[in-house]
Amino acid sequence: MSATEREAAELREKSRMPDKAQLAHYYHQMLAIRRMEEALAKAYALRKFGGFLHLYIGQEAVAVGALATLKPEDYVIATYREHAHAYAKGMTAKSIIAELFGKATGCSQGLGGSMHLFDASKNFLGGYGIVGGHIPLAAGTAFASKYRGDGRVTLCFFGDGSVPQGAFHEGVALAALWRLPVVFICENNLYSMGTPLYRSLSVSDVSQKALAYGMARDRFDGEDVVRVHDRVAEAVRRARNESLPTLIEIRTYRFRGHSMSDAGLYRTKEEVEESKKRDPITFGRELLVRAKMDEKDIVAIEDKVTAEIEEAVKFADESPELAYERLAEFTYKE
Ligand SMILES: Cc1ncc(C[n+]2csc(CCOP(=O)(O)OP(=O)(O)O)c2C)c(N)n1
Ligand SMILES: [Mg+2]
Repeated sequence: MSATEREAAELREKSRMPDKAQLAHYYHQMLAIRRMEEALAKAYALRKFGGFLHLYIGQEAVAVGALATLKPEDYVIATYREHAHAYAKGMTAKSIIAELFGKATGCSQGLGGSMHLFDASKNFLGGYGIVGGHIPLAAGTAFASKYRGDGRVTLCFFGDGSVPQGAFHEGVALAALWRLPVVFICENNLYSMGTPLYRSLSVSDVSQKALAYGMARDRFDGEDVVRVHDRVAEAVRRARNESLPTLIEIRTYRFRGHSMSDAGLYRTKEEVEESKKRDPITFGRELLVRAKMDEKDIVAIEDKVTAEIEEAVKFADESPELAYERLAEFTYKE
């Protein structure tokens, strides 16, 4: 690259840089999600709740950057690894943690748990445990938006393990055929449980799947929240203005196991340590330093996040469980 080219690239980089307030917002969200999940892991170890718990630690820039492109009325639908998407869609740490603790103050009154976060008022439509099963649902909400002409966009998140599933192809095929306002985001963290990508897919470039359906596609690394925002914004614009779907593959990495019971025998410690060099949160902090935010202001964000999560855990701890007599209300009708 010549000096002039480098200068031009730097200028471009600068012009796309969001202002300090936006960067601070990203950092707050990513850090709150990280601290919330660390608190959940601790509570799980203390047996405050059971069942499945899939942590998103390492992938935070994807949910935060992607959801920052949306309007409140837009829909988001995700997998069982969805605490981050729920938080970034405006659900509080209190309602998420209380839900996992099985408390009546949780978003689903404690009846759903970790894999079934849901809040219709925020247009966060779950939380699904069946791999790939929610992808046709995303085509469905996007169809509803087009039919009603309400201008809403649906963002659908799933893992690399969804891509060989029939439901993925059914959802994507219909979205392309009917030109639906939906963005499919494959969070490719290279593993589905203990199975590496090369053992489940014949191609390593997941975005190529879009070609068969004549759909727009994109593919990039997901550790930079600003990059995620800008690239997803392009697809959201295409969905909103042209009613066209996009398949995006965002390469990322989970630092923890698939769920809480994962011995991690399918990857080396070195690989995991190497991936931590691209920690989205370290990078998000670095962006604030580069934007010349004072160290004390960055620490103030960090203190605020710590207080927010501590308060949420206390709230969940002290909340009551749903009254036993009310359990049947959600199963039977008088
Ligand atoms: C239809 C179906 N098959 C198998 C499972 C068991 N299962 C749960 S998570 C998972 C791996 C999915 O991996 P991926 O889609 O890459 O998402 P990630 O966990 O990496 O976020 C599997 C096979 C399931 N929940 N649903
Ligand atoms: Mg995966």
